[in-house]
Amino acid sequence: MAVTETLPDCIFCRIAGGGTGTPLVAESEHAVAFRDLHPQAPTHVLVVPRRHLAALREVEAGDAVLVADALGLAVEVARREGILDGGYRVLTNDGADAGQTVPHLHFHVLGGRPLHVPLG
Ligand code: DGP
Repeated sequence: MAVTETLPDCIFCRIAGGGTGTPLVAESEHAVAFRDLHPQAPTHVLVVPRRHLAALREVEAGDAVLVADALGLAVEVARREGILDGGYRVLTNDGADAGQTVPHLHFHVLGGRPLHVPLG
């Protein structure tokens, strides 16, 4: 488990800590959810662990509760957004080739339109 809990210069740590005024659409013990600044679908919410982990590669066995909590929050977001029955996508980008731009683990929750298109 990483020693660092939050980073003062990390935008997602600051949002999770309430320091930016970004409205949360949902939250849980270990994660917060807020709308993506550049939505790619009618619903595009980011689920972000409160604790700073740079990306999926930093998740360790001791983080199982954190990850389960975050994914559970993603399902709750889908339910609240009304996209659970129609279907939705949860994804995380890890590293430059995947297009990760914010180095704090986050899960995109996307839905509200057909998503069964080739991954870009
Ligand atoms: P990724 O490419 O997987 O690292 O996705 C990062 C996403 O985070 C990107 O879609 C835009 C979003 N984002 C970046 N900065 C902010 C911010 O300050 N507020 C919000 N709401 N979203 C942000």
